[in-house]
Amino acid sequence: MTDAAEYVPPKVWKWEAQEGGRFTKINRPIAGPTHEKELPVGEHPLQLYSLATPNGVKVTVLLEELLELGKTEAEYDAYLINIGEGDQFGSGFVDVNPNSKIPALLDRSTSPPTRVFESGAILVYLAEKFDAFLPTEPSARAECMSWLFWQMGSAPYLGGGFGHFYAYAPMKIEYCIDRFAMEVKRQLDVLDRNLSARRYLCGSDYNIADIATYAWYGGLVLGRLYDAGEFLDVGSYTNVLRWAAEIEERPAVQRGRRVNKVWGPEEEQVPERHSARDFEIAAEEE
Ligand SMILES: N[C@@H](CCC(=O)N[C@@H](CS)C(=O)NCC(=O)O)C(=O)O
Repeated sequence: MTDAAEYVPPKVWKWEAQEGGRFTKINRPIAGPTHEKELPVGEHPLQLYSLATPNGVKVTVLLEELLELGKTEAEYDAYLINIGEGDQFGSGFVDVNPNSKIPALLDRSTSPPTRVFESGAILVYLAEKFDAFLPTEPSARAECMSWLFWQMGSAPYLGGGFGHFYAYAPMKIEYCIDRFAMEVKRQLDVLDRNLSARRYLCGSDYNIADIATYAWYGGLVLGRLYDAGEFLDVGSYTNVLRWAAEIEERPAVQRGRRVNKVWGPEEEQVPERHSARDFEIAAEEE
């Protein structure tokens, strides 16, 4: 292994401006709001405050799938939270998610309104509310929850570990890239083995575990995350590729991926979503 500059940790860590990392301007070692800012509220019962990162896309894909099923009460207003600008530290957002991370949901159809944060909790909340994409039979439900929690526990190694050190850190540190590349490849193998005998993660039915996992690992094998497809040899996980490609074809998935998106081709971007018409407007404007 190549030599890394030697760093001796001080007795007590201190918050000093770190230079160069992609998120150093917004990262802080303390929680809570940095400024007063009310959140906008639209006309629908469900208010989503988010951004089209993999964690954000999980929720917009599920909402679009629910609408596709004809669940009209799943109509929603999706507002953009620009995490690069620090919107997640506004007082209104922190009231909905004290953890200051997208996605966050406010259900105004209940009295008082119900706040839900953590993408996995939002998926379960919506699936239960609309009785879809989450099996009710106890064994099938346990399998779905197992894969959903697997995703929630595993993705930080992919994003915060591998993605951070491979793509965002200001220097390439071989030890860190090795450690997280090893773990991410192991995770891809877990998925690949499971999908060798199953069409979807839990068997023949598509559910919230697939939605959550597709958003991260589907994006990775389809070459959208961290420009790391070749490095991780994603083409060798053929079952994951087949599963991701099938999910990607779903119209609700294609719509959900565009909501709160402010990068990539202009015609794909739908920074705010208030009705189905917003998808057409974005395409027409091009
Ligand atoms: N476990 C959380 C993670 C959410 C998360 O990490 N969101 C990121 C974007 S993908 C974020 O808001 N980052 C802003 C920040 O860390 O300040 C979930 O699944 O909802």
